[in-house]
Amino acid sequence: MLDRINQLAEEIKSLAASTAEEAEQLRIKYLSKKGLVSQLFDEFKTIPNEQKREVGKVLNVLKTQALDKINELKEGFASNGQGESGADLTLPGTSFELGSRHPLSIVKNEIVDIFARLGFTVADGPEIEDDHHVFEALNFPPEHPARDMQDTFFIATNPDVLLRTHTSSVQVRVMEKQQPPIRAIFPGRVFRNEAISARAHCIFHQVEGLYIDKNVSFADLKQTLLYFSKELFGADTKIRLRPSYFPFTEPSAEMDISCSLCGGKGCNVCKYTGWVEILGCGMVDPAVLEASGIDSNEYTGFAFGMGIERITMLKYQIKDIRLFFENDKRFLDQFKSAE
Ligand code: 2U9
Repeated sequence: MLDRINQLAEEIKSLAASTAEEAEQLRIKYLSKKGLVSQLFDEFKTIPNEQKREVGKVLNVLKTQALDKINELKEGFASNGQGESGADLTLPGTSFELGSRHPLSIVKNEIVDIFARLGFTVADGPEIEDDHHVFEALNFPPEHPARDMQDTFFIATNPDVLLRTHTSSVQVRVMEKQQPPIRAIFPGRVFRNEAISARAHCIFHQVEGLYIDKNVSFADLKQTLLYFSKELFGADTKIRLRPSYFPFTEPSAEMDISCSLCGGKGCNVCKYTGWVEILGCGMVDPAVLEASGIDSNEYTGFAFGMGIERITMLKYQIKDIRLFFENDKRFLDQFKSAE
């Protein structure tokens, strides 16, 4: 037996491996439960007692030599950058991609931040609404076309359960609960029964704003919107107001900004007019204040509303509104550094 132990010791001394996997195979061959060294230990139990002292000593030395040799081989690979499985640990790890904010969220957050600097808080409310908060309290006459199934999504057959067509319903809820001063903006998703095209979608997002206090004037509205436009589109931005009509404001206006692309010189974005419409606004109609329990002799207010898709399309020159809702990664990845 001593001969075979010495023979195995010589064999182990000259072991070599070129990968961590090969070193592991050698460990299994010599040191696992059924390995060659373990087999000698089994055989050791059967030899005469008077030989056990001498053979046992040599056998233990063999086992230590085998362990040292295999460890030495494995360590060689670890310091070569190879782990136990043979993987090269010096290679860069597998990177996982971080997502990015949706362009509509980026622009909405920017709008919220600008108005926050003017003291506006943020409020939200339900997307499923009733006729009172979406139309009645906002001065829509009973036969107004917006109340038609052609324009508004009704839930089931109940004409009093519908998807809000604007976030103005949230303003009504705030006014019903709280007396002025009220100074808040209302970002949210709205729904209109419209044919989907490059310019229109049946779901879109708005930010509306409301400021009600004593002596709030049209000049306050104009100055607030000028500050907002300069912050969002750049310090050189000019605004102009054109008369318009909404059931909930009187007087009402639509606001254009000087074209942020050509600076007013004329291009295909502004259709060579130098101006682009970005929002609607006006003084809150006294009837709207009264409908929600606010004394129109004591208080006045201004309001405005804008579509976030429209502003985002203008800011980033996006030509098709449907891109916002398709979640195409090639589109979304372009906004990774936009925040
Ligand atoms: C209350 C009183 C007044 C909100 C307003 C507009 C003008 C407006 C449109 C812009 C593009 C909607 O997204 S859009 O289609 N909005 O033109 N919105 S004034 O006026 C209010 C709201 C609530 C109680």
